[in-house]
Formats: sequence, structure tokens, C-alpha cells
Amino acid sequence: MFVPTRALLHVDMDAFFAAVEQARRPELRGLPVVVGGERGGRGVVSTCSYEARAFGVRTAMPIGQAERLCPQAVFLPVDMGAYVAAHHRLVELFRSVTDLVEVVSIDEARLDVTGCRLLFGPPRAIARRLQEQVHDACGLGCSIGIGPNVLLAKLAAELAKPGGIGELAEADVRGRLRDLPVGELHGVGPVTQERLAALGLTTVGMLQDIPFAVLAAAFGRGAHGLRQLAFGRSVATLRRTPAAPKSIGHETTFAEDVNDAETLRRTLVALADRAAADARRHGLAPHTVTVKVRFSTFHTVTRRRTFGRPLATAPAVAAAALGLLDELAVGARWVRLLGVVVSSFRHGAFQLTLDDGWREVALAEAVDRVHRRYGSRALRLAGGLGGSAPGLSGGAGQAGDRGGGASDGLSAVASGGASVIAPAVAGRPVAGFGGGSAGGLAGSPVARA
Ligand code: TTP
Ligand code: MG
Repeated sequence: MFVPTRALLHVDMDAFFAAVEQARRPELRGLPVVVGGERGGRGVVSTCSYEARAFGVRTAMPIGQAERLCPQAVFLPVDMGAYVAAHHRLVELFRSVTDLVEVVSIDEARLDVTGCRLLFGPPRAIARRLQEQVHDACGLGCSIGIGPNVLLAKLAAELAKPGGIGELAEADVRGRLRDLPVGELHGVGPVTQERLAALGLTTVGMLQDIPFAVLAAAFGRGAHGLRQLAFGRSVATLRRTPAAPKSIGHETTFAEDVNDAETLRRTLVALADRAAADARRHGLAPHTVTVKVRFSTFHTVTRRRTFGRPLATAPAVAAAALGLLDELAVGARWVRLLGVVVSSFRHGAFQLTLDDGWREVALAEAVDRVHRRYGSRALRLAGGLGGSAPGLSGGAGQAGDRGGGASDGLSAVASGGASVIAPAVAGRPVAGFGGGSAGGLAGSPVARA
């Protein structure tokens, strides 16, 4: 059987943070740009444009030293929100080529294009098109390495920097690779490099040729790994990164139909709490909240609102959901099912909201930590009572808690106790509303048939 050689693309953005700054401020293009802190600051260089690298500026160098080397550079603080947003645009672009994408870091990804060749042509053509798309869509430059495994593809990308497309095939291992300095191998850091130099090994070829016993005497168990690196062998497979969800929702079917406003509100707050926590786990903050109500007659209504600012905390999502429930004017009708869905996500919104919402975000993250440690029932949102903003509370017997009465709903009590939700609530994640079986009747162990 013919087994095609795998074709992996390793994409690494060029001078990523600095390039994002140059893309959004075209007047900076072609100039030395240093990202990491203002002039005169005490920070270190996160990265710098290739124009600044020509003056010797490097990542991790103190800003002061960078200033001395390149006084004319433009010095900028780190704006992580902008870089994360660019990262997500890029990943979306990569996924338009293949769904076999592994996100390696904020500015690196691997794509397995083995199966795309019939559709898009040879790997080099795919790489060239991708480079153009990245440039056109984001104004950014990238280097792309093509190889039969993750190791050779990454090395090929590094050798192609900046802006190039490189290719390393198995045949190059005994050819081009041999002349490379050992330090070019990913995994050979400065310390290993020095130890290899002490053995007189400075090139990859030397590392290939030295008797294994000599290498083993010097590096013990590490010798095997070094040898594999020298021959560009890797058993690592591409680990596909799942795409971020488009929507996250929870819904619950009551054990018995409910027509009591307070129970509905409390249940809705619990569902919003779960949806917000799930979104945060994905690093997402929603702009849109949808509330779904199914009446005992099976008539179902939904109401949704999109907000200008992302809702980064559970109380914000809960308050929005409660507002929507009010608008649905359920009145005294009997309700069978209640649901909350959050969607229209903003990626990396947490950094963006730190300026004005840091208390809420810090609290939300603390709550996540409690959930991870003690389980999701340890700490829940309480509230939705009397129109006040929902607050957090934990522990048994607090069904009547009003969020400590704090207007910003930030009083939190951690405990290993029971849920604050009075009725039998057993929401479950659903893919969103409208999907065939999203009626969710089986969502609760107490659901009615
Ligand atoms: P890199 O890909 O290592 O660097 P780069 O993209 O700036 O430049 P190159 O063209 O050589 O790939 O890292 C990606 C981003 O991660 C970089 O733009 C800034 C950030 N970063 C830090 O903040 N600190 C660090 O020590 C490193 C290595 C990167
Ligand atoms: Mg990079």
C-alpha cells in the first residue's frame, strides 16, 4: 500500500508582538520597534522588529540596554489583548486550510496538510498561499517550514526566518542538516551546546557521527534524545487543538413544572453561573446572552441580547439573563424548562477587561480555582432576588442568600457544602439552542419523560 510522506507545515510569526504593533500603526513599518516597556522603564524586551535586531536588540534584554543599542527605536508597552486577538484571527485562517491544526504557542502552529494536496496542491504552494492570506488578512509576516515530522518542520521554519518558506526532507538529514551548528536544533540550549562543545561537537554532522558510547558516557540517558535530534527523528504526532466553541449553554428541566418567579430566577442564575464558568475556562467572554423558556404546554420562547462590552464575569451574565427573563414576562405560567446560552465570544477578553473590571475577573478566577479543588457545587452564584445584582455565596442552607447585599455582588464564601439552588437543578452543557435534540429533556436525572 502506498503511504504518502506526511507533510507538516510549521508556521511561526515573525517578530510577532512588534509586527502586530506595526500592522495597526503603519507609520511604524520599517522602523526599529521594541515591545516590552516604555523608554526609561525597568522591563525587559518581549520582542523587537527585525529592524531593531539589526542593532543587536534581543528578547529578554533589559529595556535600558536596548535603548543604548538602538536609541532611535520606538518603545512600546505589551498589549497582550491585541496579540491574543491577532492569534485567534490567525488560528481561524489556519483552520480554513485544514482542521488538523495544533496551536503550539501564541505565534506558532502546526498544520498537517498531507490530505490537502489533491485539493490545494503541493505543500510549498499551500505554504505560499497561506503566507499571502496571513499578510492580506492581518498585515503580518510569517515563516513556514515544511517537513515530514514536527521536528524537521519546525527546524525548516527557523531556517527560513524571516518571511521565508523552508523545506527539510528525510534526505536533507544526511545532507544540509550536517553543516548546521548544534545550537540550531530545537532542544539544544546554551548549556547542552557548551557540553557538546567540550566534546568537540559543534555541528549536527559531528553529533551524528560520534560513537554512541562516547555520547552516552557524557550525557547518560540524554544521549538517545540528542542522537534522535541530530537525525531529525521524532515520534511526536500533531496533537489537534479543538476549535473554540461558538456557543456554550446549560439548561434544566424541572422535576415538576414551576410557576414561582423566585425559583425561576434562582435557577436561571445557577445556569448563567455555569455557562459563564465554562466560557471562562475556554478563555472566552460572551457578548450575547440568550434565555430559553419552555412552558408546560411545550411552547418554547427565547430572548437574546448582544452587549457592546464582553460579559467577563458570572454576575454580569446572570444579570443579563435575569433582564431577559423579565422581558419574557413569564407571569404565572407553568415552566417546564429553563436555559441560558452565551455566545458571540471575544477571545482573550480577560486581559482587556483588567483595567476596569479587575476585581470581578479576579473573583471569577478565584471561584474557578475553588470549583477545581472542591467541585462545582462548592461555590455558586446566589441572588436574582429583589432585583439586586447576583452575588456569590457558598455553603448549605443559603438558598435565601441575597449575595451579601453587596451592590456589586462580590461577597464570596467558599465552602464544601451543598448547592444554594433549592429545586432539583441538573443542567447540562448543550451545544446551543435550536439543535434537534436540544430540547434537553434528558438533561436532568429528575427530568420528566
Ligand atoms: P517568538 O516566536 O520566539 O519570537 P518572535 O515572533 O517575536 O520573533 P521570531 O521572528 O524570531 O519568531 O515569540 C513569539 C512572541 O512571544 C514574541 O513576539 C513575544 C513573546 N515572547 C516574550 O514575550 N518573551 C519571550 O521570552 C519570548 C521568547 C517570546
Ligand atoms: Mg515568532
